[in-house]
Amino acid sequence: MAPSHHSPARSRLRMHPEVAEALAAGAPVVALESTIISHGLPRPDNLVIARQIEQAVRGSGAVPATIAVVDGFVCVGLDDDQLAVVATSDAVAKVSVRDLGTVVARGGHGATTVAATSHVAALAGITVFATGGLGGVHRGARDSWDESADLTTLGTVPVTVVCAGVKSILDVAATLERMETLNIGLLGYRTDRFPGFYLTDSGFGLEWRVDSPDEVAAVMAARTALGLRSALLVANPLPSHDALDAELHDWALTTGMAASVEAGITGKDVTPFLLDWFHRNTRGASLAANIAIILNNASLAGAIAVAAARSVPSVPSVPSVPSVPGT
Ligand code: PSU
Ligand code: MN
Repeated sequence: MAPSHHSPARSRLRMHPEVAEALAAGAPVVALESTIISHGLPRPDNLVIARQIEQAVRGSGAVPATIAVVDGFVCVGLDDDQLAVVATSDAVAKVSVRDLGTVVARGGHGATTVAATSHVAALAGITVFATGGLGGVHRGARDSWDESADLTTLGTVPVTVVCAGVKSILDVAATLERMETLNIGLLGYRTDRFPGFYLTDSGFGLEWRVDSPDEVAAVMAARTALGLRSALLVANPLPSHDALDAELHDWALTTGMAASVEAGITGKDVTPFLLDWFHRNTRGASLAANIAIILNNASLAGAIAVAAARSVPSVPSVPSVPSVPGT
């Protein structure tokens, strides 16, 4: 139970023994976020789904590490009681990177977003992470300035994130441009099209395609060897037979955005509001798609972690990257 690290920053981390052992042995581990459990999926299904996500990672031969703040400790790997707190307690805040310190200092509970989960995963030494869809630039961002901290964080955290693209409620074109600016690596998994979360294809193409977990592991090893500190996204599309009907999707989005304006929803509440709108207004279709997305991504992330753990880096790693003169 005792954390294997003793630096002050890490004393707020509680590593689950199974996760700590796997990391110490160089065995494959996959980080999982918790906001999708607390704020992205309806109760009571969310607790059942949270367990299924962990099972999907195990099914691929890796150890799941769901990340959340419980009683002021940043837990890396949750036991079933902790998972139940995240899924059912009303005292669980949606925690992005900027909220982490406050929730920890107050001894509270928090469910970590993609941004916060990535930060903690990297701190714990976990290199592969699975989620559903990333946050990004919201439609109307030119006026609202609403851009998820997922993007800026992934620009500086060296983690490989398996996702079904970005949430389809976003301005996908603007989000792709921001990813390029932020040096976020982007690979299509068995596709040349950027996935659209609930939809198989967002309507945008991709520059780089990979077809196996080994190929992803090779890119990861090369990035590490080159001292790159930004995230690598592996965009894994939902098979078209699991995708939401495009017309139903567009109808739910149009009505949901109007309802969010009507209700005065802003800031961090926008994404949970829209996801909930979809779940309540598509007769379960968006929920089924969301579950398929996260389970697919968890199992692919497990396979990538397995490939990364057994791959001997083919590129010799440099001990440190020389800094640019004058900085
Ligand atoms: N993907 C899902 N469901 C979710 C989310 C992602 O399938 O609930 C969450 C993630 O935690 C992501 C967050 O980081 O939504 C983005 O919120 P915002 O747009 O407020 O940054
Ligand atoms: Mn936002």
